Amino acid sequence: MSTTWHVLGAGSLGTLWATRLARAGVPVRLIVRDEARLHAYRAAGGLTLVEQGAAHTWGIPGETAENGEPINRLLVACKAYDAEQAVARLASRLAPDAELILLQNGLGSQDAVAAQVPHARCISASSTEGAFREGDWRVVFAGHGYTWLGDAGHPVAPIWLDELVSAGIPHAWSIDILTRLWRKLALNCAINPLTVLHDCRNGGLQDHHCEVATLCGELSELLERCGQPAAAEDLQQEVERVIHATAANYSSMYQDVAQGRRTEISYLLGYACKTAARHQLNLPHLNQLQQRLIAHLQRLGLPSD
Ligand code: NAD
Ligand code: KPL
Repeated sequence: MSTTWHVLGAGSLGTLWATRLARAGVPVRLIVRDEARLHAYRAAGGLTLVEQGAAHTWGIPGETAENGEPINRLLVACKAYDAEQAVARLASRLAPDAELILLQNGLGSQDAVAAQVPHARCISASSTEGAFREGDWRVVFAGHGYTWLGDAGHPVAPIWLDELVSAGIPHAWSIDILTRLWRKLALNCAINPLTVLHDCRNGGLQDHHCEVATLCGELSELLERCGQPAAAEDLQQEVERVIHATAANYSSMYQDVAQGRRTEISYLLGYACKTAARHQLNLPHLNQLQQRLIAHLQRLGLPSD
């Protein structure tokens, strides 16, 4: 009997993972916020994934954090700013050899979660898959991509990667997951805030080439200083490639702001600026970008942390 995957968070990525695992016959349980959400979830009859226009619903069993059953494998699929508290609520249910898979973008939340559960193995993920919520319990698979998984403290791959193969979740085990997370963070810092401030699609940044280049220079300096030279390699070239390849898309931060949702700024630009300060590295353009973004979010009445 294979180990049950508990999926924490019935949002875009949580649904994308839960439904594909369930489709492959892997045991999955969904953890929702509270009894009211559980009631609503049960009334909906399951999670729906819309793929290439076709919708399928999977009657994955749901529960709240208060269900006392032990958890052996937990996929943490909430936003970076919710992860620490959400996991803390489950800490007493974790089996002694529990594993957590952390899907959060950016950096900072992974360490905060690990500190809550010192005995568990925490595996970080960096994903280029794309999904969005079309309604409650209904998610659209919007962009095929890839997920890298890794554990900075323990390079051996877990046995359950086979289940991801059966589930059709494209992935690879990465022995340099921190480098991948830093690289993605740098890309997101160079692109996402500017798309918000210039109110444009990713491709609109082609008109702000100098601003992007200056930020890439400072981000590269930061990556070098904090021991991530591989993440700094040809950063500007990669940022320009992504801007070109995703020219028609709105960045995730742009979409959050446009829909009045809290952004993950503290785990992206905020984390970069905090790390630079800790290394006594002066990065004026990056700091100024953070101040401009915070002021913009405050003007819109959105949280700036
Ligand atoms: P989302 O907002 O769609 O889903 C998060 C879900 O977690 C929500 O349903 C929320 O109610 C739930 N949640 C929060 N706290 C909870 C708690 N205590 N108990 C139970 N549920 C709780 O977010 P998302 O888009 O799936 O993003 C998750 C993470 O994955 C983010 O860090 C994001 O940056 C990253 N990511 C997302 C995508 C994507 O395409 N959506 C792609 C790559 C990375
Ligand atoms: O990951 C992204 C996002 O929008 O969050 C890209 C497309 C790389 C832009 O930074």
